Amino acid sequence: MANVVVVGAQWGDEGKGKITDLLSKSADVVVRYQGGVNAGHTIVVKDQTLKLHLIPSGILYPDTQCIIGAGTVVDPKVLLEELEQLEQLGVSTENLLIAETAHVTMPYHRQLDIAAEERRGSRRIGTTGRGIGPTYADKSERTGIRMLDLLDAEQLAAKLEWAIAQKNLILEKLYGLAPLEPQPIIEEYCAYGERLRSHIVDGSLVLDDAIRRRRNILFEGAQGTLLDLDHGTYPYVTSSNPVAGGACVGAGIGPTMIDRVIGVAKAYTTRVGEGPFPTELLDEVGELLGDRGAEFGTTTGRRRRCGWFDAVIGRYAVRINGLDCLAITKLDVLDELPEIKVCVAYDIDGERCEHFPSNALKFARCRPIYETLPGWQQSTRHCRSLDDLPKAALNYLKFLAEIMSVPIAIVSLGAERSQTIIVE
Ligand code: 2SA
Ligand code: MG
Repeated sequence: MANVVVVGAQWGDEGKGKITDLLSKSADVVVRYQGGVNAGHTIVVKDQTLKLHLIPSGILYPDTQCIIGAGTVVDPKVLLEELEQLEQLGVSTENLLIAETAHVTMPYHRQLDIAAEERRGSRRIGTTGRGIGPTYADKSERTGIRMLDLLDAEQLAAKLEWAIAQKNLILEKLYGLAPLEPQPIIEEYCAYGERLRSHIVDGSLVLDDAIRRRRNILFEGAQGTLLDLDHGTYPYVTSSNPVAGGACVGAGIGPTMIDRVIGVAKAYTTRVGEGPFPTELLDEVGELLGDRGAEFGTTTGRRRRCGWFDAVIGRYAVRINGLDCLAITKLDVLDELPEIKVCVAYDIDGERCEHFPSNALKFARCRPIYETLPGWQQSTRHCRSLDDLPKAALNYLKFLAEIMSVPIAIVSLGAERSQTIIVE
């Protein structure tokens, strides 16, 4: 196992949850390194369905340490709800640690996120409305509140009084919204600090100790490569760095400590929120993918846009993340299709382009150039090895691996743990 980063190779929702769950079994430590409560995965504990946004699913293993790293943004209210849900189910949460330097999403961040989206009108990003962008903006502007601030009532009061006064100017003058009363917020967030105190630590130091003791560490990316603030489809991105490089910054370790990077991609493509999507299908095939794939967001319940697999994006994910291998998920969703298309290049203003254009204006003009492969039109859900797969399904996987120059190490054919092929 060693130290592994799992990243989304598309626009998020690639099924990273299932892959990290598989890998968590052999991990001693699981680390979230970016994002906040805009992420979401569904887990089943004792026949109960749980939706977690911040806490890694590794928490279900009693000996696995879970760390919410410095690069994340923490909404303490949501975090406490998750902790309570787990405790009610008898899951110990002692192993959950939160980096003291992680930034805190405050109520005004959510308000500003929603107000800014409304104001953008047709130029809206389609955010999750969870305050992510405004929290990271305050971090960059150096006016953010960090987890450690919640532990010092005096410090928190001073910082929040100033911050709320600034935000009130924006809320009132720019958006015509009611100003916030600082005192109740100060009290509420101080109380959160007290309840979380035993979990708040120096995240980098804990990881360094784990590395020295040769523990296996799993770095769990949220969202996906194309949603990366620096390398994604800006401005239709999130405000953090989901790419593998983000793991070093967001966890507080050096790049030499990472042994392997696994990308996760669906056998087709989905995207939630606005922004260009060259292989999007607005026809009955797109609908079929959405229905068979149950493509609804875990956090907001929004229907995901669906389209064919985009190998140009796949190659880009291989490059930006330095992927060692890919996990392909939801192959079974394609089971009924008579033929399957793969985007192998783009047509940009009449010119063939093999590479993802970093220029967003160009990306918006990309037309997919497809190769069509035969479908298999039989169920793959029972397959447990490559040999079990219909020939056309195997050929589809081989085609993807070849065109992106990356080995496929895992194939997933359903939500169950058993519905997985580990390629030897
Ligand atoms: P934000 O809220 O500022 O991060 O939104 C900016 C863009 O990033 C997209 N985004 C996501 N896309 C897919 N999945 C995400 N997580 C949730 C999930 C989404 C949900 O796991 O299902 O439940 O709706 C996620 N988080 C952010 C977002 O759509 C914007 O395009
Ligand atoms: Mg998700």
